[in-house]
Amino acid sequence: MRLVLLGAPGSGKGTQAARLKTALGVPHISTGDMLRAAVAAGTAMGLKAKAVMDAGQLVSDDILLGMLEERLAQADAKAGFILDGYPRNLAQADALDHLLARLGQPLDAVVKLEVPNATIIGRCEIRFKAEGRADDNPDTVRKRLGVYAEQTAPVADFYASRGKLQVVDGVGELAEVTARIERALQNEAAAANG
Ligand code: B4P
Repeated sequence: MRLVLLGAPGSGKGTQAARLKTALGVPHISTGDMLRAAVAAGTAMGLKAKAVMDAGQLVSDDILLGMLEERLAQADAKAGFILDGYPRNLAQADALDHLLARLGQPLDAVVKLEVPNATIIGRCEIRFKAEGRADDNPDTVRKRLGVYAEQTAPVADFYASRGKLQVVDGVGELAEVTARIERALQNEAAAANG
């Protein structure tokens, strides 16, 4: 299964990917987690990325594509993946298309989690208090929601125009949202088979 999870910051992509990976038997690949690992390791790229992330903006497409290519070349990704946080703009969607075509591994499904902005701001505020992630403070979350509306929302239209997009309500208990995603994936598989 090669799945892209789309959704605004705080819509639950990372949370749901972590729940789905065992059932689907594929790794969870989060570009946000990879960037935070680079920040924690203090690499030159990590230092550059930190300032951009703390400001609620997107890290450069070149850095992200290089990172993703390296990750998809690893053995565990041969069986598939859950991609969380990528693509975040149309240039990244296009780059992913080319990369997967080159690898002969087209996407099976794209699921978008839909959550109202007010709920997202509340969730990120809770995480900000618990974990202190700089980009979760309410002002930065509002900025990130602006970047999402401007740059990432068109990515959903890109996949919808190819008949690939499944939209799922991301509000509710974690298990409830997981079950909705699993149903959407079953619908996608049934449509693909017949
Ligand atoms: P990400 O790490 O992708 O951060 P995120 O959008 O906040 O999602 P995350 O997965 O962490 O949170 P989730 O929604 O699961 O990106 C961080 C930054 O990295 C970006 O702003 C950008 O700068 C950079 N970046 C990443 N990818 C990039 C790319 N491709 N190109 C350029 N830059 C990139 O959960 C949020 C909170 O909600 C959690 O606390 C969770 O517990 C809670 N929650 C989840 N589901 C819930 C539910 N059903 N009910 C209640 N709470 C819930």
